[in-house]
Amino acid sequence: MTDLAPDTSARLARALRAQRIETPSWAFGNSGTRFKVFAQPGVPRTPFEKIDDAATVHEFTGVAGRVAVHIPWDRVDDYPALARHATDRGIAIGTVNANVFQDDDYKLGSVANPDPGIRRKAIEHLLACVDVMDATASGDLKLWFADGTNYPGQDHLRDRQERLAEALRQVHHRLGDHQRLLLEYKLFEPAFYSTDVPDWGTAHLHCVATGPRAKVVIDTGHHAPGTNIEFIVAVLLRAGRLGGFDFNSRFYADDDLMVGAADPFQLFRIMHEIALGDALGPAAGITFMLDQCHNIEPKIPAVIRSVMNVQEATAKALLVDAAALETAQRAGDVLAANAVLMDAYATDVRPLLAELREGLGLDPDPVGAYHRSGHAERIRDERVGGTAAGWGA
Ligand code: PSV
Ligand code: MN
Repeated sequence: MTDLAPDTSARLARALRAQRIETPSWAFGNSGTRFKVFAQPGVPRTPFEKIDDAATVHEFTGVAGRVAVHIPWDRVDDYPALARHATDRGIAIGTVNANVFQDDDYKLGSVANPDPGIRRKAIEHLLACVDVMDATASGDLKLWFADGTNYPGQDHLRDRQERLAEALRQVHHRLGDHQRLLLEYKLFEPAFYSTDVPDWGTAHLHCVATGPRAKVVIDTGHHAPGTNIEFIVAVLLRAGRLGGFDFNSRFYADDDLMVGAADPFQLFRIMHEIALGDALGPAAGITFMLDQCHNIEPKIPAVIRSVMNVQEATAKALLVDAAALETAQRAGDVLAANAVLMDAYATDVRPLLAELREGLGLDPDPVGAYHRSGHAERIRDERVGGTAAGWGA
């Protein structure tokens, strides 16, 4: 039992039960670094099997009812059939992630490429992704561009911005009323001198110029070390332009490790801004997605653990005593204000989450339950032959 006041408990339970965390299809495939991909047994061979794995995560957590797909990694002949497969397994297709970074044509960029023919090809792909959204009832198109340059003078920086703006305009124009475009920024990599969408400010400028359904997505691994990400959350929320997150952890660059593993306090601070902005529920339109690669750890339990990490950070954020915080802030009481946050962060919310899961008919220990279920052994025995899915395939 938890020793929270009953009304606090009830408020948290309501919010945490309603929370939705989206998993990425590519987290279930083999992945690695440019040095080595370590293959794991039981990895999905098809987009359908990736959806099965996402459904398994949902089965053990109860809050991961959407899976993001990446096109062409999840290309199938029949997208409505893929969506039906998801529904049959108790989940739905979430964000459609476009991929204009893996063709040889894109060496000098995609939508910002100096060659108009290559720009057209990239825009056609983005429009085809909206067709996939239509066919799968997906509401979000996520755009991350690897575009940029490696050397000073390589291309005209302002012209590249114009080309990018034109592509975004065309894609936004194609969206239905219920569909959104989420623009993801990243500081560097693969471009090393200039990146066309390197930061939230550039992404925000483009979204404002593009239209009302264009929003910024924050990938937590896409900043310079030491960046105050929760400040970005606050600013974008205030501007009504925060569309979602790609959650993961980093120690050095875009490490794509499990969210909440490297810096759980940062995740708490981000979720605190979300809670303060009343932006946790579906009405706020924030997509809470994972964007991770599990190179050395088993994938399904790693995704389950990641979902739990987001839940724990959220529960702690919801525990912040907003009234006490406001009083301390208005009084200029620096120490008291900070103590309000630290008290919430120091609370062990695991018993509360265990109770919540039991109330939903779930095992209170999702990772343990997964290991006990024999599922890992089953997929290892069943998924023999074929080509294991991998990041980039
Ligand atoms: C780019 O680094 C990124 O974060 C984008 O979201 C891609 O779509 C994703 O990684 C692929 O893992
Ligand atoms: Mn990402």
